[in-house]
Amino acid sequence: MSVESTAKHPIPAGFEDALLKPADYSRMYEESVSDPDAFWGREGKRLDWIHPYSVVKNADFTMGKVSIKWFEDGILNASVNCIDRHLPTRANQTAIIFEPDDPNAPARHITYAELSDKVNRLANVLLSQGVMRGDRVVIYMPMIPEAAYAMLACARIGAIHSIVFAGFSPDALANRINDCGAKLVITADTAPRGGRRTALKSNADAALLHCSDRVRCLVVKHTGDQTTWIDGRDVDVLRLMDEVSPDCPPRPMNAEDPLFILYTSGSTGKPKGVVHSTGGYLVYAAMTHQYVFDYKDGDIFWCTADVGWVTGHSYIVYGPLANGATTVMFEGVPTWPDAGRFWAVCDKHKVNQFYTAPTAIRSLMGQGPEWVDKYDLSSLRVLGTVGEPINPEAWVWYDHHVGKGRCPIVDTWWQTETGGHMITSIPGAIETKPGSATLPFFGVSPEVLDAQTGEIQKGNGVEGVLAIAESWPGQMRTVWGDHQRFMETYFQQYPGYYFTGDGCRRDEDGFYWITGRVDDVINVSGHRMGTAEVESALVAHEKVAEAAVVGYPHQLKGQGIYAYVTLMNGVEPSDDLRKELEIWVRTEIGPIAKPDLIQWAPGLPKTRSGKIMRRILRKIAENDYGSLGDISTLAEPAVVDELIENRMNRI
Ligand code: 6R9
Repeated sequence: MSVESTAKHPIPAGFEDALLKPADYSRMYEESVSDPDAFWGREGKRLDWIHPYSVVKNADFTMGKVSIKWFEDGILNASVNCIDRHLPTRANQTAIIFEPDDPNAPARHITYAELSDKVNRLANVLLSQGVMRGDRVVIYMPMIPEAAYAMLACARIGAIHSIVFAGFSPDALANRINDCGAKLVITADTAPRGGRRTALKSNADAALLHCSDRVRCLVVKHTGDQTTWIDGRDVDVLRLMDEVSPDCPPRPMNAEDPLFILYTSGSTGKPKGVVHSTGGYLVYAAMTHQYVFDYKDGDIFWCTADVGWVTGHSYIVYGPLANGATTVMFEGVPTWPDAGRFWAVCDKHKVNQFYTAPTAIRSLMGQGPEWVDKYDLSSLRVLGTVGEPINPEAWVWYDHHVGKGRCPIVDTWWQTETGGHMITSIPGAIETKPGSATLPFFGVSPEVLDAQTGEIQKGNGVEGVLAIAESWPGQMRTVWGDHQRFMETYFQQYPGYYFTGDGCRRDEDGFYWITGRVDDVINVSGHRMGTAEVESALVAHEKVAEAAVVGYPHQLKGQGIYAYVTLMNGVEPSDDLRKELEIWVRTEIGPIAKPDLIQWAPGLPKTRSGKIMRRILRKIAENDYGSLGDISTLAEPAVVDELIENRMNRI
């Protein structure tokens, strides 16, 4: 059966009263692309503006003068939209349900009134530490409510937050602190996850050795574990929050003022600081959250991502809270204390919308359906996936065992750069096909381009690379401190388009199938990583002369990391050295970057100009060495035979 011929799954019964029906989708999509000013002019009103906007869209994708602005003369504050405006009607409604790592510890229900109190206090603490409008604040936190307070406190005073995933190493943290010139880091003592603890504060201590002496460190004493303490630099933030006023006037911000920076991996060099705006981003996060999850007042929404990734920004914090929702924050992992944890939490909190990654579904699928069947999942109404293509087997398992065939699955394709969902199903409005992200969201104009010529592939049943022809409000605005890099990365290769870096197929029904990255970015368990980052970590080791890293298909992670390593002259390969390199990469970048397979490579296949032929390395890593294509341009074709002979992946 070819993928194109996959039959559509009809919209399940019970979605007749969904927010959007099929006819609404067609009508609204049509207007959103033919008259974006009218469409988004109306949608922008879902936020409260201090001064309304008069201009809606102002965007130019022309290489050399790329400029993206939405609602540019509007004034608003993101924290007001996520908190204050809900207080008259929702003060006692739960804003955040915090489910701790330890299943026996009590969950916390934080009301909008309490959220307001905490965010105002934390904002006052930031002010007292000298943080001003436009200053950068790095957040390096576990999945605890204080992470959300920190984001919103920054937004309240107009500071720009940059969250660094708590699984990243001190080096990665230091690089990000330095790149954005942060004035302050907010962290916690330790982070419990899956019964183990990560020493966040001591990681921050190690990072700060490489940063300016002026960077302060605000510490949330979460577990009470002992940490080192540097008087004058380290601040007990919870204690200070008790001392300051619970009232901090929100700073009026321009719609185009940055709300946050989030670093993400690209195909080359160091991670890019993706900059998102206040107005356009928030409109887009709120709107996609409402429509794509069919979110209705009173629903309990759970996105299992970490706030360190864009998914956590848009669908744990900003989207849900802008909509006055109840959002679940989960500190733990899907498989601890057992493989039933996700479903236990869904049952316990009567979750209505559940949003997770294919890698989690695959790993739980492997544990058997009995873990799901133990729990009452009748509250679930909509299921979502994000992060990588979902294989049809996992989709069908999710649909059958978790959704019991009653819950539409929204497979949401989007990126850190896009701010919110771009190609996705909508419950009640769009039918689904297992493995397809289906159709574009409002205002999104996807085009399939020929990878070589850049020509538009018109009609259905076409394949190529995915580009977007028009701006949408959630689009990133620039790379922090490097607008040139922004233009070169996204607008140079296919002039006039935003280039996504993904390959894609549009099937006979006009449905989109994302086929994965076409650049040197790999996707490990839904986490983006540049192969260049792992390579530069490896070559930083004294025994490594050269390294080339590629992705290969991995049953659970989607893609695994395959590293070809050439050792320095005279260094003998050994299993101990392999272990040492694995630990080295973990320390340099973080646990998610640890190579799954390391192959010793006396030589790497290179062109005569010295360029590593990754295409060949990818094939060997995929155990598909029969079809290497033309290798005649190689400087030394013989190295290929050696690599094939000693390949590590023989499945
Ligand atoms: C939100 C997020 C973006 C890359 C993207 C693509 C892959 C994300 C997907 C998907 C197929 C989906 N991706 N969602 N591929 N189907 N539903 O994941 O952002 O970390 O920046 O990654 O992830 O390759 O280009 P980010």
